Formats: sequence, C-alpha cells, structure tokens
Amino acid sequence: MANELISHISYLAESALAGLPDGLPRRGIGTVLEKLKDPLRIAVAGRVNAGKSTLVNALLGQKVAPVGTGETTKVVVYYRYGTRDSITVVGKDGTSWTCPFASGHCLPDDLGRPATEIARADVTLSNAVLRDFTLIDTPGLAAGTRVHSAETERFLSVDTSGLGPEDCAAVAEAAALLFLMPHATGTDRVVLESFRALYESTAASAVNVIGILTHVDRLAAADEDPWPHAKDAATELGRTMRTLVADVVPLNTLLAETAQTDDFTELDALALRTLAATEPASRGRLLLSVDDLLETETAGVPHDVRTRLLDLLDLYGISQALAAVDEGAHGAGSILDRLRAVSGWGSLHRTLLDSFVRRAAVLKAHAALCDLRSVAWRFADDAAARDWLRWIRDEIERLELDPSLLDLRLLDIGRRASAGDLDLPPDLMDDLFRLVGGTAASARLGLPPDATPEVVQAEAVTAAARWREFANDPLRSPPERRIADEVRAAYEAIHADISGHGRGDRV
Ligand SMILES: Nc1nc2c(ncn2[C@@H]2O[C@H](COP(=O)(O)OP(=O)(O)OP(=O)(O)O)[C@@H](O)[C@H]2O)c(=O)[nH]1
Ligand SMILES: [Mg+2]
Repeated sequence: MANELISHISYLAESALAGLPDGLPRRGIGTVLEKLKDPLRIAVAGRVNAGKSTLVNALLGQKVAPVGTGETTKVVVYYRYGTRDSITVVGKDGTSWTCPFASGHCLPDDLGRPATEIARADVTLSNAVLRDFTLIDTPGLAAGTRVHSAETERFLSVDTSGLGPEDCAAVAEAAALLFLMPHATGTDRVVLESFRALYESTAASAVNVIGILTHVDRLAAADEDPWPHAKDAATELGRTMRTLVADVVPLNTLLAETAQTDDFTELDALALRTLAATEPASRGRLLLSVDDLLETETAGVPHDVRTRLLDLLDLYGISQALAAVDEGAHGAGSILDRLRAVSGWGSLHRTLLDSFVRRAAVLKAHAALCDLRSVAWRFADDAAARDWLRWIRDEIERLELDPSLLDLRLLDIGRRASAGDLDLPPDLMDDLFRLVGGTAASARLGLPPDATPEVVQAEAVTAAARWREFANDPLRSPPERRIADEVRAAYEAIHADISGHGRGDRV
C-alpha cells in the first residue's frame, strides 16, 4: 500500500518537473523525487564526541568513518550503496571531485579542500546494509567551533537563505534520525529542542527520531554492571523526551563497533587471555583505571597492545572480555559474542529495523508529502510556478483523504502531538505514540509480543472505546473530534485485520 502511495507521489513530482520552468521550485521538487527514489535516508546527529561516527561504523559493519576524541567529523558524509567503492566530494560552489580512501579503507582527513568549502562527501560502498538505507554522518551539534555545528544545522534545517547551487529548496535531507546523547544531562534536551525548532516544518517528530544513550559504560565503574543504571536513565530520558523521540535506547557504541567490524583479531584475543592469566593480586588492580591498566606489571602484554585494547574496548569492555575468558571463551569470535551481547546492539538493531527499516516506504512517503507541501507553499506566489504548485497542493489534499492512507494521517497526528500542537490527556497521548511508533499489533496496543489474538482484539476494542468517549465529549473542538475518529478507526482496523477481513497490510 505504501508503495502505491510512493508511485502516486512520484507521479505528482514527475509531472510537475516536466511542466515547470527551471528555478527554485523545480529544483526543490527534483530533490523530493531524488530522495523518494533513494533508500530511506537516516541521519546520525548529536553533540560532538557523542559516538556518531562510531555508530555509523557499527551499522555499516566496517570501520570507514574516522572516529576520535575532539571534533572529528567536519563535513556531512553520505554513505550510499554502489557497486564500486568511491568517495566524491561536493563543494559549496557546485563543483565535485573524487578522493582516494585513506589506509584501512577509511575516509581521509584531507578531502582536497578546507571543510568550510565542502557541501558534503558522498561515499559509495558495495555494502549490502546500504541497500536498506542511506546513512548520513554529521558534524557534532553545538560543536566547539561554530562552523561545523552550523553545517549540521544547515543540513538539518530547511532554511533557504543563502541558497547555494547544491542546496535544494525547502527539502530536509533525511527522512529519519538517530539522535545520540552521551550523557543523561539536560544539555541534550536543549540541543534536541533547538534541533526540532530547525526541523519544525519538516517531517521530524517522535515518529521518526530514535534517541540513543551512548557511552553507557561510563555510567559505572569498569567492574560494575552499568546496565541497570543505563536502562533507568534511558527510560527516564524517553519519558522526558516523549514528544521528541520515539524511543531512547541505551548503547555501548564502542563495543557495538568492535563487535560488528573486523578490527578485533586473534592476537587481541591472545592478549586478553594473557591478561586474564595475570596472578590475582595484580589482575585486581588492572581494571581500576586507565593508568592502572597501562602501568600494572604483567608479563606478555606490551604497552602498545594495552593501548590498542583500550581503543577497541575501553575498561568496561576489557573487564567483560576477561570475564568471558574466565568462563571459557578462547578465540576472537566467542569473545566478540560476549561483547556484542553486553553492548546493547541487539536491542538497538531491533528498534532500528522495527521503527525505520520495515516502515521505510511509509516514512519516505510521509517525508515526501511534507517536503512537497512545503515547496508548494513556500513558492506559492512564484508567477511561473503558481499553477503547478496549486495543482500539487490540491493533489496532496486529495491523497491525504484517501481512506487507505489512514496510517499516514496517523503519522501526521503523531507529528502534531510531538510538536505540542495537540492537547491530549496523558493516557491518550501514550495510546497515540504507541499506535504510531509500533509495527506489530501487540506493540501498537502496548501488549507483550506474545499476546494472543483474542487479547489483542479485546485491547483494540477498549482503546477504540476510549477514543470514542473522547470524541463524544461536548467540550472537544471539531478538529479534536476528527483526530479522535481517525485514531478510533485505526484501532478498528487492527481489530478487523485480526478477524481476517481486514484491509490488508499497513501502509
Ligand atoms: N567508552 C566509550 N567510548 C566511546 C563510545 N562510543 C564512542 N566512544 C569513543 O568516543 C570518541 C568519539 O567517538 P566518535 O564516534 O568519533 O564521536 P562523534 O560523535 O562522531 O564525534 P564528532 O565527529 O567529533 O562530532 C571515540 O574515541 C570513540 O572511540 C562508548 O559507547 N563508550
Ligand atoms: Mg564523527
């Protein structure tokens, strides 16, 4: 169903493209079409050093994005699927040039010109992961030097002031966002709020933003389990950011990267086995601090190997690897299994698949409608484009009324709720975010995954009744009633789907 919708939207954009003279409206529509044809674009954003590039590497399963302390990523980098690996850099003046990979098949520091003159880098990789989505790494928000931070703000926003030849009109670049937060402080909320203000007129909302709490290993001492604390912190953050993000998932980004890429070798496993065999008194000291790890006397593991282990695992990862060796793990594979399990990777990956990848078509359609609407209004007075843009607006209105687009309208309702435009009681707000954020019927109703069809149906009836009651409240405004009717209809559709005479797949 969502694919049918994408065909409709593509038809709209292609027709307008054929009819419009060259100019900003036509370029804007061209960009919408290009984005619609691409795999889902997922941007990774957050403060400097949050672990964005580390996560990009973990998702790609290869270490291609440079990581490091300090301000590392200086330009917006697209990682796209292609049959040949290559790097093309696009300058702000519209010119483009290719660049060789640095050693280790990494993006080089030197991209041929100063970062301030670069619009973006396009890295094409023959990496199967990128068939599902295009990944976009961004410079840290609110970074030390405002220049790179401003670059991300420009990328995320739809501001058309100072349009360069590479800029498109009124079109946000990504349809979904992973927002990284290294510590549970108020600062990230401020960053996220300002980010949302930039994104206001686009499709970003609790529907298509996943928050990721990174560096969770730093929430406890190396030999303590940080997970209880990390889960509580993520739940609390999820609550306070409920209108901004679909979910907050805790992740040890560093361990996820090491477990998912192939840097960790049998030599590293050997070094860990040697460390694990250290006599007990010294071994106890090893994990007290980075200095202790580097300086405690033990035979067979030189300083540079310990530094490497710290880079790959940090203290918590080393402590987990030693525990795995104690329990019988021997080779690199079995040690990495343990590290993957304690990194939180499984949960992040599941959330990403459920919230973004399986819903790629509907997220793309949603973003494209928002973008088209935005272009059609922004240039409504453009004499050469007026008639085409009016036609697009009419067609969007017609598409949005189609009953098959109920789920798309729900996304929009979710977006308005995220933006604080809807004043709903907390229990209905919870209903709405669950309904919009989930894919499985049980998750959309807040039930466990193994809930029986009977339980799911009963819950759908109860939820529909809640919204019917809200719609029937005489104090409610007509728009509020219309929204309540849409949500009730969604619950009825879930009920009908389970009865076997439903309307088919969700859009
Ligand atoms: N201990 C620990 N270190 C991490 C984690 N994630 C990333 N790091 C380290 O943190 C540093 C910064 O990581 P990057 O991925 O370069 O961060 P970034 O957000 O891309 O930073 P900028 O590009 O500068 O904005 C690197 O040294 C990583 O190895 C984590 O979960 N735990
Ligand atoms: Mg980076």
